[in-house]
Amino acid sequence: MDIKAIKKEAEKDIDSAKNLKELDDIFKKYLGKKGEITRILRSLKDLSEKQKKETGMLANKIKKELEINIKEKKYVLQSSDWLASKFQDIFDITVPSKKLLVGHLHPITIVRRKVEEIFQQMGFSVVEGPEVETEWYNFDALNIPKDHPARDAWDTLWLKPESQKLLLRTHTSPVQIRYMEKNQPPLRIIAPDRVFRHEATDASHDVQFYQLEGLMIGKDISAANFVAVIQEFFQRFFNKEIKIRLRPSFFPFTEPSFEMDINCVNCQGKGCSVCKQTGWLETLGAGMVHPEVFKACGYNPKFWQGFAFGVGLDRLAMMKYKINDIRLFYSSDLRFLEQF
Ligand code: FA5
Repeated sequence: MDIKAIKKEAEKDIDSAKNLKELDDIFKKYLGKKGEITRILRSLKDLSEKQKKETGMLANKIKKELEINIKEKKYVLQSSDWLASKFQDIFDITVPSKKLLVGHLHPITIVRRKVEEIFQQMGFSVVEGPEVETEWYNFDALNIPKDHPARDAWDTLWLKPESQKLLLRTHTSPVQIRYMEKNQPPLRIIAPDRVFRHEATDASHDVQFYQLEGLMIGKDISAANFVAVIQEFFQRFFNKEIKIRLRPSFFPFTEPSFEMDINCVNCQGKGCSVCKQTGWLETLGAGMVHPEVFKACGYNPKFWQGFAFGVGLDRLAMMKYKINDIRLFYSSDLRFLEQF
């Protein structure tokens, strides 16, 4: 066999060697005392000067290459032998590995991000405030003075010691005050954040939930601007035509105040169990910012006007995904969470 064919065959053998014993045999077959390459090198002396030089150079080159190949293969076999011997009693290294469980976003986070994206496209900035609030920001600056019956509307979790008058914020409206104190109009902000209430829970009420506060202030911002912005928001959020209606309401920090309903996204306003056969879903509270609120933030109410609104993000998520119990969001039940 010619020397190049021997090389090819040797490489094939090295490749298919399954253990160190087989590799050792291959070494002997080609490079051992009676090996095929060794035999060629020994027979050089019988060749002419010219052939001696050519064949000698080629045989030595192939010898070195095969030595390297064998050495590399030895490392590979040694390390897998080592792994197998070390762990064979503990586990079977040939079993395919388990798939890692990968987490995903919570439905409230998905909704929150979507809402932020829509409002940002309409020129609103996203701002935040603290979850532990003072009485001033949660109530007084919002025109809800101490001992005013309106405070009862927000079942408050007060923090100890009571003398400090710290509380878990009951709504995101204090974020408006904090922002207006530090910034001058015109402005457009939203504050999507967590709030807390000392309430009995049921299918649509929880003790912690998320609200989205919106605020737009300028020289001549009117309720008509509110209707335009909020209708556009709902249409983009639900990806369908949405009708809205306003009903008179009361919030100490807005005047006039209104509740806003949207036509039921489940039955398109025809009447179903979701909307209690009314065709409408109560969605948010809103109104024109009260002059007393402007004064508390250092704005002149003669120059500035605008609207504010507050909507439950959990309730938006419930409408979007047709979820019938708000408590599912906080139950950590994977059967529920894995659907998103
Ligand atoms: C407020 O909290 C006002 N700050 C909203 C507002 C802002 C009005 C700016 C005017 C101007 P209300 O208490 O109605 O309002 O709550 C607003 C929304 O939060 C409700 O429409 C509802 O979607 C949601 N919400 C209220 N209580 C709960 C609760 N316990 N669990 C889940 N969502 C709730």
